[in-house]
Amino acid sequence: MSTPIKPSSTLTLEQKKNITRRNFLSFATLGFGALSGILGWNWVRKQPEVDGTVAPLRSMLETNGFLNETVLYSNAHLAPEYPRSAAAVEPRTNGDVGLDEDIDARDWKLTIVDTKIGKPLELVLADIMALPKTEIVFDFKCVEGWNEIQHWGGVRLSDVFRNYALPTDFRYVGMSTPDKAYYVGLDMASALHPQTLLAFESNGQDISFEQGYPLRLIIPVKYGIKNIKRIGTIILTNERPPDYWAEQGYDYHAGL
Ligand SMILES: Nc1nc2c(c(=O)[nH]1)N[C@H]1C(S)=C(S)[C@@H](COP(=O)(O)O)O[C@H]1N2
Ligand SMILES: [Mo]
Repeated sequence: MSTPIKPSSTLTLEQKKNITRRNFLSFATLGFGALSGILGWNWVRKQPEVDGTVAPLRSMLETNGFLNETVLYSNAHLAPEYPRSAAAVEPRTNGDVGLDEDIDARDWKLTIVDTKIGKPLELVLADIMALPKTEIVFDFKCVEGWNEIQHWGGVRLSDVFRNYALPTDFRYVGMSTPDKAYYVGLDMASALHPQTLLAFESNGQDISFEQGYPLRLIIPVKYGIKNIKRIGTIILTNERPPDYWAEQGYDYHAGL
């Protein structure tokens, strides 16, 4: 029992305004894209390429990145939450990169690297479980086109930062599996978002190997691809961390 449950129908006015603002920004971006398509697709097509995308489109993508880091993912935007009764009893699992072998929590640790001081912080599962537990029921969305209301429990990543006095003035937070096979990059505002959890429970039980035992990320302001399972290392950095699915062409921010 911790987070108050708030059905989507009883969102506060502030939350509704935030959602409206986010939709407006999405449509504004779409509208701009459509307009530039109508007016100048031929011109756009003939421009030089940057990182595999013609320069004007690349700069539009960069502008979206800028919006993502500054406006859209400020802590003010909350994903809608649902009553526990709405959560899937057997949550769907997807993606097993970096989860090759089963793992014993006693052989696992979380390494947190502050790239300014170099000396990593090492935490065991009990250290994380000692922080205040937070639960969330939200609509988990995969870019492949499915979504499901799920109930997760863990600790706020922002509480880990606060408790261990980790610096929040880095631009990015990178996370990878212990074998480094799966990795994600997050902007700091999303990492510190109040709904972003290091999760060790699903429906009140330990998470399964398929769900990323012993510790995975739950980040409701992002698509499933950013919700890395079985976190081994967290790095605080000003350089954009590598990202498994961004390397396959997906939007780096994968924001909702
Ligand atoms: N380590 C790891 N984390 C991962 C993935 C993966 O393949 N490996 N897949 C991602 C994708 S695409 C999704 S949709 C979610 C799925 O989480 P679930 O298995 O709990 O549904 O995990 C994400 N995290
Ligand atoms: Mo996904």
